[in-house]
Amino acid sequence: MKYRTSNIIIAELPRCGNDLLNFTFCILLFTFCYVLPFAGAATVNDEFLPPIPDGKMWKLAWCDEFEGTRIDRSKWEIVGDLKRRDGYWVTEDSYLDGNGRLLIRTKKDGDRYTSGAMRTQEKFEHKFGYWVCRCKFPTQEGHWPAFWLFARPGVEKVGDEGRDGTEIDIMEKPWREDKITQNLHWDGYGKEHKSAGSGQITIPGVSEGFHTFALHWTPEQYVFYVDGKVTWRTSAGGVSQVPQFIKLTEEIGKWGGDIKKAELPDYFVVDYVRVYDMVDRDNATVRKELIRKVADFRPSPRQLVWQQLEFIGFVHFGVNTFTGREWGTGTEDPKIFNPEKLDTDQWCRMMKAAGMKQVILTAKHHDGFCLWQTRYTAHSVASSTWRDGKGDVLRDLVESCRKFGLKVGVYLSPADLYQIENPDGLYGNLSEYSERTIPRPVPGRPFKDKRTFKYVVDDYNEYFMNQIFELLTEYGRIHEVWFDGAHPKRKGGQKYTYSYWYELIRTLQPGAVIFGKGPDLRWCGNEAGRARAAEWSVIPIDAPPDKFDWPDMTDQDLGSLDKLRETLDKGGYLHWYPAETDTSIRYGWFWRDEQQRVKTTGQILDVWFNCIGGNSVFLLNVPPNSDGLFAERDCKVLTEVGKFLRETFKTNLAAGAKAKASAIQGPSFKAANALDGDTNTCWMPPDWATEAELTITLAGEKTFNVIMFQEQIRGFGQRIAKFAVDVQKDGKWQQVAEGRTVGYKRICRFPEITAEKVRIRILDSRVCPTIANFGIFCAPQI
Ligand code: FUL
Repeated sequence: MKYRTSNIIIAELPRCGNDLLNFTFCILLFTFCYVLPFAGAATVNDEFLPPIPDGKMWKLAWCDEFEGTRIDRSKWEIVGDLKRRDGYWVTEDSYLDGNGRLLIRTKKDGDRYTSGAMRTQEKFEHKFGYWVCRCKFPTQEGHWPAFWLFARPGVEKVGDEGRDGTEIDIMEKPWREDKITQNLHWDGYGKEHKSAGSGQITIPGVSEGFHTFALHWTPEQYVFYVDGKVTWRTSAGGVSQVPQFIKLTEEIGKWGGDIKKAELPDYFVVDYVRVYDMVDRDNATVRKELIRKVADFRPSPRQLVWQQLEFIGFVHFGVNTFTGREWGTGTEDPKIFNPEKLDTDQWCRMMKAAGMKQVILTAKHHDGFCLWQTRYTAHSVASSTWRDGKGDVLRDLVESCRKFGLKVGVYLSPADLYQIENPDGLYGNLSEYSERTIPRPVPGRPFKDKRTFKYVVDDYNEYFMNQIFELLTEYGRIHEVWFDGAHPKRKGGQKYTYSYWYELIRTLQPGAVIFGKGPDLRWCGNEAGRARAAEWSVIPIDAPPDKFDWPDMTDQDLGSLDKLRETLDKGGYLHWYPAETDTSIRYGWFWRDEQQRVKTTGQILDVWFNCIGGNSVFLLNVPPNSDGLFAERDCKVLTEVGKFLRETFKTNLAAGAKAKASAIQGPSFKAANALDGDTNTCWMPPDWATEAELTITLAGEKTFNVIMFQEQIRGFGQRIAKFAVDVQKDGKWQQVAEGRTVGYKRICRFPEITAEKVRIRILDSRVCPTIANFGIFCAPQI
């Protein structure tokens, strides 16, 4: 991206060529100086900036990108009608091409050779920093393109070893071959003259195309760069401590080859000149940079689809349902699994009634018993008495889900006690890692999906991936794969080839999110269904996402700026990693008996509001009983929950309301966007308006006790860090709620109130807040 600045003029100063044998006279430039404002400087994209010490940063001090059709006279003086070498500098030979480039032309004008030159004397003079020019050389012989710095009038002074001014030739190229020189001249251009040079540096390819030539000038030394590589480093004759100006020139003469042979015109083309200063990174800058970086993170499309599900169901079912255990042993006899009245339609009807959008089944829990007709172990429904070993719980569930419009997820436990405990078990059997084909063919059980994959894995990982293949190719679309981090037992140092699992999942079900021990969804950190007061979706991780091992994250503070900075300072990374919050409707993940306590409707609703209204997805477990049915008490709660939610959200009392904001970031981000029902549009104040207000005037007085609002996370990430909600009562504002993060959704509940005006006060946000959606509701009594 190019960056445009203003101003420049020019003037003249004596200067001598760097040709050490051949001193000639140079020209005086007069300029006046202009240092452009820093605003926007960060948007310049340099191909290269030198390394920088801790606590410092590069800040653009001046540049010309040569946009437009006229040379900016507030930045440059165009040197004109002066004899130079065998030709003349004339003003009309320096011009812009209208495509972002400066052309310095060399031509034959009658008997005269002419060329262009420009300088920033008195317009931009500066000391130290990083000076860079991107340019392309003339193609013919006889040219001498150059990028110089001069001091005014320091180069002429004798006796201070160049500290009072040096002619710094960042680049000179009087040859068609791939050679350049870099030189310093000081103590005048007469008999006292001194100089030092890099000699001729050969840089393959430098005669063709664009290249960058740069000088990092510090108080102690000059470091010269070509295309980001150091070519010469010197403090010869001392280092200039006075401001210098820029000169871009093209000369023509016999030392650059035989000009008679040259076909003219020819051009020295300059893409940009930029000057950067090394400045201290003050705390405010560091903070802003961090905030920018964080606010750049967005949910992936699959994460966004998942987030919008809001309320999803979990079904813990298996041998434990028949033993009353929470964790099985792996030694259960599969025959005990016999849910005679199994009715997945009933599960789905109930889940749908509660308002859920997806169901995740424990296809295999830690005990290793598989609820589907797997080819890879007999420890499954195939060995049970249920439906004479012909049943397939996942198949039934998938069909019911389709009927009821629910999405499907699978829980597949990496921990596997059956594979640990049985003598032929594959878990931790110390097998070799070797190339295996996934899925392993099984006689008489062909796959419809004929794809195969090769992975170097051991027996258990092969087993696990064979099962992933079955689950993700034989049951239609799967939307979530749930990897539990829990392990009742381990054996043989068994490792999991997680990255292969993820790769296989991405290939087979690209829309599926991976939960837990995986890159898409984070476990909220407790089993009580408690989302944090500040549930941030951008989380620091200490390795790149493809190398990270996704441990359980249970700290209260995961995503504050301090936390993020702590990790980044140690070389860490950031990741969009939203929380899924799980709990069970019963005290226990599996159905045990009818003495087992079932949570009340109020308890479940509290979790619902806290979790969905707290930037999380709510995963509620409802364990079927040993008949294969949701028990009556569970069904009653689910029905009541659904009824309450439907009644609460059936009427948005903000319909017909008007919104007004303290500020907007242009017409595309007007306040009314928060009320248009489209979560892709949003209200947004200008950047760095970290405090802002949105006031909603309802279409008349309304009675309500719930307020919901959402950020536009798809386009702008998660930003709000602190807010309060007020309502206007008898002309006076009264606070009814406050909170920290918003993210995908925030829902605030408070005692019923009647009012016409509601105000969201954003008290802190990253960059600036967004509000994509806003609603007001009146929830019934529970
Ligand atoms: C835990 C497991 O150990 C529990 O049995 C249950 O499946 C729960 C959802 O995750 O880590």
